[in-house]
Amino acid sequence: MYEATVSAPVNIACIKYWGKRDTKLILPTNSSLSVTLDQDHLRSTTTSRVDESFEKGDRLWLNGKEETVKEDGRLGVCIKELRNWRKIEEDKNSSLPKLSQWPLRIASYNNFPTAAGLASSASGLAALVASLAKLYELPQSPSELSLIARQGSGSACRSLFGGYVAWREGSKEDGSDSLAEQVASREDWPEMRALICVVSDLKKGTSSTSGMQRTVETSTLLKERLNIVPGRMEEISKTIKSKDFENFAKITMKDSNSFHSVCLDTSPPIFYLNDVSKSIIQVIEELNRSSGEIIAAYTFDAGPNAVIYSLEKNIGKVLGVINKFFPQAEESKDPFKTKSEDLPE
Ligand code: 2P0
Repeated sequence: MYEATVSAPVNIACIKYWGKRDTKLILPTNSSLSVTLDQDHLRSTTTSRVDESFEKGDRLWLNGKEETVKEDGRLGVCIKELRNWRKIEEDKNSSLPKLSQWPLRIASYNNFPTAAGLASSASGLAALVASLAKLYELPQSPSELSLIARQGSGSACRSLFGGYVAWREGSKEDGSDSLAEQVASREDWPEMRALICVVSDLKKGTSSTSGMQRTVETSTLLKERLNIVPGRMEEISKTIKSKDFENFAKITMKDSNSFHSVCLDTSPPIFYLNDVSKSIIQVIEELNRSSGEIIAAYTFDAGPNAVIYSLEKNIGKVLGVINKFFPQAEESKDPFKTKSEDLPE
């Protein structure tokens, strides 16, 4: 039996991906940029095995529960593409064992609750692709692998890299240039911190996949957003390279607000922010105003939970105001156990 285990972290976008121009290949309507979180407690770990003696058919377990692998589904497509790449290597070198012909057994675990509203599909699909690439000893680069991870879940392509990562929308119809690449490493700006505020661990009402398609079909504001994002991608990359937190923060907050505006402009409208999320926005805006400089940036994905970016030197101050305005019950200080009813209305 051959086996490989890889873990991949969650990423949180500063410039949001929201909309597909091709739903099958998962080609986005705009480029996006994220920060990969490197904490040990926000990861998916996947083990892949092949053996000649396994019964026919690939099988997969997510957090211990078996999921069906549909051949033409997202997972099936990722497996098929990676298996094809392995087959190419086997054809080139006849001494390689024929792993591409053997059935797969894949087990994936998140070390954080899937229901916590954190991007589990990004880390999950990235870990799956990376573990198969390791099992098959593929020579492809992480950017080439991102072409496959993208077809599992768009945001997954960014979790194949650490640090600051751009997913280029690309212009080719076959998606061969819609890939992720690192803009800067974690070490290039090591003072950056991300504070995750779990406002609610309930499952979100509208899935990203269906929500973004509804936005593409019905929002006129999305067209405006698509004109603005290319400039923002350029600008935010510059702020990362020059470690300009003030402008990094301004762009991050603006883009989060722009994304939630197009959600509201969708018919029927999509509401991801709740009253606690909106209070967090106000508290951070006020913290920045009273500090006389921008020391924190909020961003929200397809749910009410906030991620606050700040530099190490200011994170204590940010935590201070968050704890003051959103006190947590002593027993729920572990954010992964926080229930929404522990927080003030
Ligand atoms: C992002 N989100 O850039 C944005 C911000 C949510 C809000 O990527 O349909 O789960 O699997 O490609 O990747 C969520 O979208 O959607 C997402 P699919 P995905 O992080």
